[in-house]
Amino acid sequence: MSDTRSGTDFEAGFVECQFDSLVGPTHNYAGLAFGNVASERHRAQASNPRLAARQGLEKMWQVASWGVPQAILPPLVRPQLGWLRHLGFSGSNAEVIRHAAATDPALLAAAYSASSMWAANAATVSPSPDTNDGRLHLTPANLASSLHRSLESHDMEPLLRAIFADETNFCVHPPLPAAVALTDEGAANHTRLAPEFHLPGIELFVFGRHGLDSQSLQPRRYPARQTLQASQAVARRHGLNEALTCFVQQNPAGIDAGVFHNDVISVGHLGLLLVHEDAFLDQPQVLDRLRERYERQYDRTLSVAEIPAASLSLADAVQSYLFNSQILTTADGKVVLVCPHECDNVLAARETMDRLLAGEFTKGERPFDAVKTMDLRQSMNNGGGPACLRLRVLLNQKQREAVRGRIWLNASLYHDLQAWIDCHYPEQLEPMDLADPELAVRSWAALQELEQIIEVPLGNVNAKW
Ligand code: SUG
Repeated sequence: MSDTRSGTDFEAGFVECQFDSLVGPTHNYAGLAFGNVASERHRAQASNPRLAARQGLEKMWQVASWGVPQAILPPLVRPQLGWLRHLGFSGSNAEVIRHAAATDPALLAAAYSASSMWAANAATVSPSPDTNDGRLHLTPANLASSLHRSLESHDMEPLLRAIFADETNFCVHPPLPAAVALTDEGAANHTRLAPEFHLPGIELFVFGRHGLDSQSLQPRRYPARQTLQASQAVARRHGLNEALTCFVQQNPAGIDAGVFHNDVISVGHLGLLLVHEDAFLDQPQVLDRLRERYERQYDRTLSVAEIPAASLSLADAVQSYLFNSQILTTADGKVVLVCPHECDNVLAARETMDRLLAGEFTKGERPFDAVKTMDLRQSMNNGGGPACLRLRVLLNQKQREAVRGRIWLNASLYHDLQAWIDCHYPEQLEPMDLADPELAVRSWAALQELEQIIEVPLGNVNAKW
């Protein structure tokens, strides 16, 4: 059986916990993410924030039901009025919103964006077995490649500091400077490979461009969001073992086909790497190097499920989000692949899934015990699948207990959150609704109540930028 089935980590106390962001009450389709084809395609359509939040919560509840520790991250307070004031809009809150709506609706949409829902972009996380001081390290992503996402780190850093406040166990770094050469998108471009969770892992950083060499290979159509220099800086800060750290360039053709993050084209879990043939530049050499390093470190074979473009084209990979699945080891040692519903609707993805399950890409060894497809359409319409919605945080028992706030999902929190969503979330939002200050008032009231439910400070809604 493959390495991915090890259940011994549950006994050793190290478990990969899933931190999903709750979708915020202002979830909308503003078409803000250039290079993300789903976001562009759904621009200006009506969204349903209530359904979006319920879909995300159902996924979390499903994961928790498998005995995988599941925590929630709250939405960030939106609209970010402090930011609009920083850009020169003034007066009462209502005046700021109306003035921004009349002047530049895209700026207002950025201030309203619920994009922190994609927790895979919240931070890069290096767990304690990998770091030289034995603490878990987190670097909130600066997300400086797009305006609406660049607002997140300002609020994400204090949020992560509140949750991971225990400095004996955790170290939260500031985001990297928001410079063109240092754009960082967090865990969406990072994965970890090790046969068992408690062993020092191979941390694989995938970058889209060299930040300091404009002559180097780059995509032509869409932006490469992660630079090599950003990835290297994160690895240095986290105190990683150089021999176990890899930096690999994403295939520029993939980015131009809509693969704006590496997690749209590959995913790793324990000793398994599920990857499309066109994920990396010089892929055969990259995979050889990875296999060799893995074998040298652990004396075991890395299981690589490499899906040929002839089975699943890049376009179908982007359409189905098959690689944006979550791979989870349940409490009873089963390995489950959690895919978006869209995988059922793209024929090539369905066929690939069947072949994967049968072990066709892994020398006959079945990499998964089960596949579960989930309806995440509201998030998918903005380019966010199951893996985008979660941040993986590998914690032992002591570290789990050190996490602050009532954020571990259990039946009581699940029901409280359901009621809270139903009470506060609109069922429809269109771009023009953002101009109505009443939406801001409702959203802030919702978040103030959430603060009481989860016992995590969410910051002053009128805080200066
Ligand atoms: O950055 N979409 C996000 C989706 C992020 C998905 N995350 C991962 N792959 N890990 C993005 O492109 C759309 C917002 C809008 O258009 O309103 C957006 O930001």
